[in-house]
Amino acid sequence: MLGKFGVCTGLMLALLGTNMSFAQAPIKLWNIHPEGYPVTEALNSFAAEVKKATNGRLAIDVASAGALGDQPQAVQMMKASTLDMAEFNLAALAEAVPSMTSINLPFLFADSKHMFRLLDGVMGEGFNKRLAAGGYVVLGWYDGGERSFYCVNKRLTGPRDFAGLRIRVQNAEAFVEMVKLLGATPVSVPYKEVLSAFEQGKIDCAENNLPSYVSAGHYKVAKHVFLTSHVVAPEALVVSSKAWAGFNAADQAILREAGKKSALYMRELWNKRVKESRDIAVKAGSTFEQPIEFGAYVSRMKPLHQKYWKDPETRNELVTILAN
Ligand code: GTR
Repeated sequence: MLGKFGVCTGLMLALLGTNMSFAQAPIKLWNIHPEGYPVTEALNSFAAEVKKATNGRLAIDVASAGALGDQPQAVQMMKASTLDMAEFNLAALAEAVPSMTSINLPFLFADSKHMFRLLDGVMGEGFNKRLAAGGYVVLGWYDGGERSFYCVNKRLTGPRDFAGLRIRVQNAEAFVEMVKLLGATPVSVPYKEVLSAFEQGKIDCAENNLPSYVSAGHYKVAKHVFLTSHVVAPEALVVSSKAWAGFNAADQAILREAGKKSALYMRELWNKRVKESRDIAVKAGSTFEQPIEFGAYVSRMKPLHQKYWKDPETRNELVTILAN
């Protein structure tokens, strides 16, 4: 005779027999950007793709706009296994694998095309392996764009103009050192607090790509843009190595495929968004200056670059980047 529990168990066995599976608790995916931003759109498409491929068994909950906290908090959550997936910039990845800093150095990649040519090839595979050992499995390389400086009351036109300025940076070595080498003072401020730091007069300048400059509202206060494109760097959709080990091979393949697709989608959206952002900023009165030549900036970065030349593994990567 089957009791209530027996009926349930019987039903479960019957469902397993018909190859139906059960939905699991949603997987949280951290993201700092708001709805509509290329990163967010691509992550939403990733979640939809995974849901479809697993008949709804794997649900991914994209927590956008930094709803779960800022990036350093998300890194801690990943370590504590209270978060499984995130779209991180290199500051987080370089913390796990310090040699990753090499691809965050200023004046290295000419543009995103140059960067993805290498990241989608052998060099990317090498990074993927090191990151997996450091705690992150990369599902897709996203575009972090070309970063330039912008200021409130200062029109930058040359390397000497940086002296004495307080410039907001991400809390990452390459950025802190770069700003010091330009003769300015780095001020580390979380992304979501940069606009109020400008408004409160705590910083004179910041640096970012044009989509973030507009999306985060910085263009409303910091109108003088200096198009240095000093850092061209990727971001990555990652899952913690610990969570990864919990997926079977079939699900891992689904996640990898969806991750790759989402990255290609993101890159496509990105290029459009860069143009739209510039148009918005121009309409709002932002001015854009272009450096005349880059030699003076690159030579100021020498001590930072030299530090990374010393490590043979990093040196090989830097040579590959510069030669390709
Ligand atoms: C954005 C980037 C974020 C973060 C932010 C910042 O462009 O997508 O991951 O790096 O800049 O400056 O903090």
